[in-house]
Amino acid sequence: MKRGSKRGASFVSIVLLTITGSASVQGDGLDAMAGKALFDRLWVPAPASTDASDGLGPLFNARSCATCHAGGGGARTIVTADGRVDVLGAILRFGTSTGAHDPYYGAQLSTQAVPGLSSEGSAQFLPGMHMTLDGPPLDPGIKTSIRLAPSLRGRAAFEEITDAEILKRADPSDADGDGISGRVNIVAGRVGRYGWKAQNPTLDDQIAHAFALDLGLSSPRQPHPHGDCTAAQTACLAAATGESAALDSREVSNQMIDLVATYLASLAAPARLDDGPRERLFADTGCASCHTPTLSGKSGEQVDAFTDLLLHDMGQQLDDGVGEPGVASSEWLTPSLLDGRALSDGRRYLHDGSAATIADAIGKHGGEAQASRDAFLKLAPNDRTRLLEYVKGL
Ligand code: HEC
Ligand code: HEC
Ligand SMILES: [Ca+2]
Ligand SMILES: [Ca+2]
Repeated sequence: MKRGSKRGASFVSIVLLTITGSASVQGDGLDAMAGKALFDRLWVPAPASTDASDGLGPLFNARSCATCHAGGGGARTIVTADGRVDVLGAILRFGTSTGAHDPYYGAQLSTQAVPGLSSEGSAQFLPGMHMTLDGPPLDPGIKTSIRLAPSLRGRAAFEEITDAEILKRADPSDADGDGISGRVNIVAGRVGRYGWKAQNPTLDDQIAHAFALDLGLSSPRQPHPHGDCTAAQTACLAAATGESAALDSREVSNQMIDLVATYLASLAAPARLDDGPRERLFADTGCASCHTPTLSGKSGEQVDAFTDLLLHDMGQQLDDGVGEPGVASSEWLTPSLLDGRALSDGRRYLHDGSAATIADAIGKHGGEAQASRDAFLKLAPNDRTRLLEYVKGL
């Protein structure tokens, strides 16, 4: 199925819906609904009577996308069954500084497994990270990286931002001497723009990765029906898969990925309040140098971003020792600040959720963001409050 035109059309129908408030659901509106159903679907292990919803695992982290991205949002705190407060929507990645994975556990701690197979262990994130492994210890040199699920609102529109628009802000050797460099992660010839390490250039890549790694479902882009099972996990590799000829010979077809992308495109960023003075304060404090409010899209339109889609060295405090090929362990893609408002309840901040408030998150900015953090700490108390309210309102 051809996609480019389709995504465009779906934007149109959503815009119409917003403007008229009464557009009947049809065409791409239906696709977005079908995509939402796939996003919310509770997948089941193979074999099952319904080919189109089996293939979960054998190892996995959740049975649906919505478990970690409820309502299209991101990770949040919940009260667990045993009465603790913990983060739902966080995962543990395993890797070296150059991005090699653990030879036994693979890329990620898979906390669930299909019946008959044991999971790789469990993790809790609050009050601090505590991991229990059901298997051998991690390979020497393998570190753990906590990753929180970001909100997905307004994120599909980042695909409309051109590579040139992102590249023109990159300043890898800090030629202008402002202390901020900013690099792109080039993945298969394209500028990476999704994931904390900018590891996925397109929404389709990111969705296919999520299906494979988090749910254990293969697709033409990620033809791994056993998900994150490694060669050392023989029982996992021997488990049944749910691939079927009707689904491009995989567990999830290209069309299904496409429908999920159409759903994500329907999750618009919240409307922005027009607040010139606070936006200027945000810029004067240096925040807008990385959390750039808007970026230009393919047809010159302004896309709400609050990110420059660049990687920045954020200093030692945010360096967890796990890199990706071409991305250092201290480098993170500037996260978009859109959606603070919708998620202020139970929200945690930073890639590892180590900040409970926006002020805590700013306090941990080091490296390239050190000067901006210092400027924030020097603000008069009422300006500091205004700045925090502005960020919270995005
Ligand atoms: C177990 C929790 C979990 C599940 C289930 C999950 N995600 Fe995620 N999602 C994450 C985490 C964690 C990240 C950040 C990963 C990283 O950057 O390394 C993420 C990142 C993303 C992003 C990139 C957002 C951005 O702005 O960079 C998209 C898009 C996404 N997920 C979509 C999906 C879809 C679609 C599904 C279902 C197929 C899904 N996710 C299932 C936890 C989850
Ligand atoms: C040099 C670039 C840079 C500057 C300047 C900067 N940030 Fe950030 N910001 C980042 C990066 C990169 C992260 C992600 C770091 C991580 O999670 O380890 C981040 C994370 C955040 C977060 C947490 C977002 C989330 O989803 O968890 C908030 C809130 C934030 N910044 C606000 C600000 C504010 C307010 C300012 C100005 C005082 C500022 N930042 C200045 C790059 C920057
Ligand atoms: Ca599978
Ligand atoms: Ca694993």
